Amino acid sequence: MLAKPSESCNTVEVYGNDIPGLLGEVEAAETALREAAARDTEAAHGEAAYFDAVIKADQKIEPRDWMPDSYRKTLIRQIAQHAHSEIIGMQPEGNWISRAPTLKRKAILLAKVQDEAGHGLYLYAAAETLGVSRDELVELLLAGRQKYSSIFNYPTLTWADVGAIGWLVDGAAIVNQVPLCRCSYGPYARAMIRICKEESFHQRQGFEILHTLSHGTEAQRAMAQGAVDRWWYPSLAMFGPPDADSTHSAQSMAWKIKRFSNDELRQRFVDMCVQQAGVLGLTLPDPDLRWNEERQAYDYTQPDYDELMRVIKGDGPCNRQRMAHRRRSHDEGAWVREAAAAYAKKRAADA
Ligand code: BYC
Repeated sequence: MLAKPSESCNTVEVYGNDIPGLLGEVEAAETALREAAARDTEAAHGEAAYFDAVIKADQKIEPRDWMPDSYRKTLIRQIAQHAHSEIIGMQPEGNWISRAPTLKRKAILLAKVQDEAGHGLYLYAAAETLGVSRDELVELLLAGRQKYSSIFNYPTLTWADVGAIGWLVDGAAIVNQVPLCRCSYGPYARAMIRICKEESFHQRQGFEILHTLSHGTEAQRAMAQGAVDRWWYPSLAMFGPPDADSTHSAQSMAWKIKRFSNDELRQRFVDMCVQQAGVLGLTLPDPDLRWNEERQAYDYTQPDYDELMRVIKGDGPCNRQRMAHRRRSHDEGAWVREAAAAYAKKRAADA
């Protein structure tokens, strides 16, 4: 039996004749550790090389593939923020379901708001493939530790706002999200394909509402113009801070999560809207909007990015109201979650 070194200063006395054997064991253990470390490093290099090759070849990373921790974290952040946006985004329009002008309009709006709930669910499911649970993400939102899109912190004051959300907000969402169908992470890219198809319907229904109003009475036309005036700049701000101030763009583009920068997408959106506004017979509220022959794009006034930062930090017109409503709905839905879990448990036990 070996004594601990601290119990004696005399090594020979303590270890006696076991010293050569002990040294051999230590040496063997060290060699085994070194070999294991070398194997791990080689495997990690292999995995990292595979990850890099997949990104370079424009193929998809799948949930069981090795990925850098920061890639995983970035995806969880973006997909969760996107999912929360879809769920909180139900509120401004949900506000008008009972007040939509006709039964048909109510039915269409109800279906649209339900679609947004569905988008939230696909996205939470995509995030779960990265090793987080939907419950954890919802808790982070409710604790104010994850964000949702700034746009949903603005109020819907008239029926025309529902049209402006469909045309501008869903329009901006499409411009931003179509490139995400080619995102390097498979489950997110696949979720985006279906979401984009549905967003296209949403954009058309918003355009149709505004078209009807802008070709109606003078009061209806004024209501449509008022809504476009209020939603234009917040919609431009949805694309995020300008490229120079965007924390994540460079890395996310290198990983092919984002395919275009915030400013590139914002420009595309402006160019698309100018022509559509012409068809609507409405004016975009920017006196400096004009075609730039050299750039082959429209020059336009940037949104107020200080306002964007204030809204992101929780100080927009409706932030408090949106979060209070979400927390209340979450609490009121507790019995549904409990019942669903109890039912699932019973079915598992029966099986
Ligand atoms: N609002 O480095 P950056 C919808 C944050 S749903 C709030 O450029 P990134 C719809 C950003 O998170 C619409 N926060 O970031 C639903 C970052 O903060 P953290 C939602 C914003 O990620 C219902 C910081 O600012 N769409 O369309 O490279 C009805 C620096 O920004 C915003 C998506 O989520 C903002 N607007 O680029 C109708 C699409 N902008 O996280 C319609 C997926 C920036 O470091 N997401 N921030 O604390 C994306 O494409 C990108 O995440 C963004 C931002 C372009 C939004």
